[in-house]
Amino acid sequence: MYKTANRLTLWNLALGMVALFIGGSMGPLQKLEHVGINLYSSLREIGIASYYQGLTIHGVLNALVWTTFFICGFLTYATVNSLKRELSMPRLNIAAFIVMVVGLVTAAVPLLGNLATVLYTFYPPMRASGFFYVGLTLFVVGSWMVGWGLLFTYRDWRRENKGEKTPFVALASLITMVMWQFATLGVAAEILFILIPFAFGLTDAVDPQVARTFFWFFGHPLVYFWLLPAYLSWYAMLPKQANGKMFSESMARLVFWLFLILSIPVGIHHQYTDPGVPTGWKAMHATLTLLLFVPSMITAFSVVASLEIGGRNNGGTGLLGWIRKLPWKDPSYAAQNLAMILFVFGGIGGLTNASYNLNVTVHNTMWVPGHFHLTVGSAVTLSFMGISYWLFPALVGKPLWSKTLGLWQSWTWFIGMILMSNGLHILGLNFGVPRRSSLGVAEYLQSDWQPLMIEAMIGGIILGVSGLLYYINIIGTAAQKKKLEEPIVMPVAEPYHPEEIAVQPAWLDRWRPWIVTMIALIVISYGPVLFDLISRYNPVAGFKVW
Ligand code: HAS
Ligand code: CU
Repeated sequence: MYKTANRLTLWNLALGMVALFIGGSMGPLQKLEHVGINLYSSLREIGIASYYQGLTIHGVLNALVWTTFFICGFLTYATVNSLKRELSMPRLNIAAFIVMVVGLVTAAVPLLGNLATVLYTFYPPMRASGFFYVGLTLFVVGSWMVGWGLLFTYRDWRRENKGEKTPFVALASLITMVMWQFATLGVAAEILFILIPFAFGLTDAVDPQVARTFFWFFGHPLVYFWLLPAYLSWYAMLPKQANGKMFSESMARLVFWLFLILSIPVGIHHQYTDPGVPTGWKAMHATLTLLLFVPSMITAFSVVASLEIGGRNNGGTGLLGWIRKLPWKDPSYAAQNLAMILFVFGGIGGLTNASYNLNVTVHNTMWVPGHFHLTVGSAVTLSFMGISYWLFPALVGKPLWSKTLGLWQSWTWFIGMILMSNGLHILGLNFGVPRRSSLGVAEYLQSDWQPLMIEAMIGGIILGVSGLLYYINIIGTAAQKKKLEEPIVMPVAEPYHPEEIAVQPAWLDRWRPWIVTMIALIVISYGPVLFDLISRYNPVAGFKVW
């Protein structure tokens, strides 16, 4: 069934996994460097010149490449299986994949050649090789094309199914892709108008403030582009895996629409300490960020309710007895539930970051990597691993090689992440330890940082081991001779109250009001501030710091 979509999904997953393998393997090295064990010097022979090059590879490959490939694959699979319709324009989706690969290779060459050691946020006036930016552009354009392919498929489904409600899984996938199309306009503007002319010598100076503002226009919704596919799985798939139902289908739809309108106009919460952005705009973005907290709180309550239905169906009783009856022995389930638990703490940290006055204490400290390893490193990556425990077998037609190994992997990730993020959070909050610094040789290093650095390092090593277990299982799955007895179908939970579908308000399945609101919010929250910054364009010379 759906041969092209399946193949594309498999290829996207495979490339994402390769990226995560290379990017992820830098992680433990960073943690070791912080306790004074510098393995980078021995890595010179394989071309890793410094801590900073390693950190750039880590950020770009994990945060940008692994996530984007996985999401493009997963959402293609989800849309096609939810609409029960093969891709309308298979060639467009195949071309999209090729463009992404060409972009990846174009960016990877300078990255590995130490010509683009600018970290994953590539803030100017640091100047990377122009090919790094060209590669990233192609990569993003490829991901746009994936979205177009899905939207054309939806258009054709709509024509054939007039008056029918869009199935939730397809709707959630498409909203995520549409949000991405708008979000990436920020980074497209930054790269095309500012960074590429600058990198190729057409201009010799650049305004870092304007560039950063365009970057975070994209950078914040980027984190929801990562999160929403995990939410899609938690809402619709995980309850099915737990023998539950969707507690409220309408609420799930509303949450995705809220993310569409609120993901972009909050980016300045990454720039509270930037001197060039007027305070009023920071306050406005802070307020909208707190509003954006609402759909995640709705998610916490309604997903847990959906799982509770499953736990009770499995015979669980009492206030909390149902938790033990959840399918903890299924690695796909366990990984995602553990990811959710870590996300509770990631979310609390996010709320702290978003509070304008508290942000000053934690900004640019180790607290921030502590926060984002619980979010993108756990809520997202551990969920994606969990999804891959059913999706990868479904695609290769072979059962998961070892459930036990999958469970070990999920729990070691959970424990490693608790240790690492606990250490990082305290280091940042209590001691103001800077993030993104090669600390092994720092003269200001203090002895009372050490116990927490060691805790974080142990966490990092456990995570490295967990990563290896993951790859052993994936390779074992692909390499074995055993075949699936029955094909795996995409798990989709039924609504708990089927009658709610009939009375669902029409605006929960209409694009126009939401798109109009989204554009209006973007114009209000970014129009004046960008106009102001651009009219005061203040370029400074670029440099190479590595
Ligand atoms: Fe963040 C910085 C604010 C969520 C990623 N964030 C970052 C950076 C990254 C990142 C990568 O306001 C660093 C960027 C850089 O390099 O500089 N973040 C937030 C807020 C949220 C948030 C308000 N972040 C995320 C997610 C990410 C992510 C999601 C990736 C996927 N973040 C910030 C701010 C900064 C920031 C500032 C700038 C800091 C600075 O100064 O540089 C919210 O969306 C969080 C809402 C989440 C919740 C949790 C809901 C919980 C759920 C699970 C329920 C499960 C249960 C368990 C109860 C409210 C849904 C059930 C158990 C059973 C047994 C059944
Ligand atoms: Cu953000």
